[in-house]
Amino acid sequence: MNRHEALEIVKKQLTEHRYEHTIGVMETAIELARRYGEDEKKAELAAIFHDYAKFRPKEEMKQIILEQNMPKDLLSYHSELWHAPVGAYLVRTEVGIEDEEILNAIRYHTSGRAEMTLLDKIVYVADYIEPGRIFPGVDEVRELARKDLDQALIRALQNTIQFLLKKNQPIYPDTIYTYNALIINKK
Ligand code: DGI
Ligand code: FE
Ligand code: FE
Ligand code: FE
Repeated sequence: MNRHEALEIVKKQLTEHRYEHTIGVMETAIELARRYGEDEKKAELAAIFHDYAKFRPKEEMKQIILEQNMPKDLLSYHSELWHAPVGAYLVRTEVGIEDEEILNAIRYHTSGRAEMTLLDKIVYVADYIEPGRIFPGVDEVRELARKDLDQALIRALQNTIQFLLKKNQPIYPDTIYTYNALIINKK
């Protein structure tokens, strides 16, 4: 599937704002793939489809999580987390993408996971730093991403965890596992 076909498909699923975010993630993911030696076409497709399920009704997402035996604990946490695993499922069943590396990058783009692949990291960081993002701390992560992808990821996770703590929100275990794995493996 080429970029044009993929964008045509995803555009129908998204608002204009979210489509522009998706273009930003795509461009950023391709840059990161070039810098860190990942397959640029995989990074492009994973980025294009990463938010495919963002606007599905909560009830539909909940049903898919239960029927497809996804981790049930997701349902106890913020519904913002659901579109990532549900997106991976729908991108396979509705769009026909079977590449597990791409599907995993979509599946883990919000929570992260303990053993992130290079492609997972690229999509996670691209989602965080694409040019349309304006939250506090994003420029620092942009800078870090030029030199050290893991450092960028660590800072993005720290910011996200802090943001959730301040709002009295629970933190999904995978997010903590992702952070711990990166800190422990840091040389
Ligand atoms: O879909 P996007 O808005 O582009 O970005 P995303 O898929 O990374 O969603 C991030 C949002 O999810 C962020 O505003 C915080 C929220 N969130 C809620 N609970 C958790 C969480 N993010 C993480 N990483 N872990 C959580 O437990
Ligand atoms: Fe997302
Ligand atoms: Fe994210
Ligand atoms: Fe996104």
